[in-house]
Formats: sequence, structure tokens, C-alpha cells
Amino acid sequence: MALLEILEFPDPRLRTKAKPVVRVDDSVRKLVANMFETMYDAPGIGLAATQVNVHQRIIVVDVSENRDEPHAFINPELTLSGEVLETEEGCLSVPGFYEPVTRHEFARVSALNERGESVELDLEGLLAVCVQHECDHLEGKLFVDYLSSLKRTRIRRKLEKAHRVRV
Ligand code: GNR
Ligand code: NI
Repeated sequence: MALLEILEFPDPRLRTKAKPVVRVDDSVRKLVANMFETMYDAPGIGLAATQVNVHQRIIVVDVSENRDEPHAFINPELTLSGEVLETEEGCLSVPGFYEPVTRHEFARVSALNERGESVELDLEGLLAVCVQHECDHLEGKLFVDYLSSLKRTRIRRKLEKAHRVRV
């Protein structure tokens, strides 16, 4: 297993649209295992392959208190429903910033699991929010895109400055 490097905003590679996985094979399972390890280490409640510079439609999530309810979704498709509500979101690719984002209350996800089987799950609460956030990553979209351009620019400048001093 291995920890993967997480890309940070405004890295243009985060804007890549991910391609469908054509076969769930050992290389996909190895990536999923490394994504879980990276997510738990960070720590985060979700991670999209896009964030580790792999442009395939794979996400992992675990919103449980005890960090023992992992889900991997391959080629996820969402059906959104319910009211919209605001949640304070953060992102491992936008470290240190938390802002309210509007999402749907419920989501049904259809996907493949790590064994290549079709799965369908009804999501609510933080899990519904997190899966919507992860699916955005696969489209090259970040939560900062929902903020005002003033806020987004401020966040970009601060992260660019942080990246400069880090190297
Ligand atoms: O760890 C994370 N926390 C979080 C909190 C509220 C809404 C979404 C998230 S996802 C984030 C991890 C991450 O960046 N996944 O892409
Ligand atoms: Ni994120």
C-alpha cells in the first residue's frame, strides 16, 4: 500500500474530466486500496481519483465516526432529490478553507463496487453531501466554484503563496 500525493487548488490537473473505468481489475483494486489509505491518513471523509492525478471515475468515502464504513464507487451516477441545504464543506485539495455549499439532501448512487458488481445505494446526510462533492471532482469541479469569485480568488492567492514558501 502507499500514500498518494494530493493535488491542490489551483493545480490545473484538478480540472480534468475523468474517464469511465472499462474493467475493474487488480490495478483498479490497488488504486482503490491506496486511495483509502490516503483518505484515512489525511484525514478526510472522501477522495476522488482526480485528486491523486488519476483521471478515472473512482471515488472512495467513509463518513462514519469509527472510520470503519468504507465505500468505493466506480463509474458513479447520481440521482439527486429532496430539498437543497447548506453544509460547511472542506476539501483536501483546498486545505484550510471551509465554506457553506448548497447540495441536495438525498442522492441515489448507481455504481460498480471493487468486485465489478453493480450496486445502488440511497444516501442522506453527510454521506449524500460527500458523494456529491466527490462526483464533482470527477467532472473537474471544486467546491470553491460555488463561491463568489472574490472568495475564490482570495483562496487561490493564499494557497499560491503557501505553495511558494513550501518549495
Ligand atoms: O474530508 C472532507 N470533508 C468534507 C466535508 C464536507 C463536505 C465534503 C467533504 S469531502 C473532504 C475530502 C475531499 O476533499 N474529498 O474530495
Ligand atoms: Ni474534495
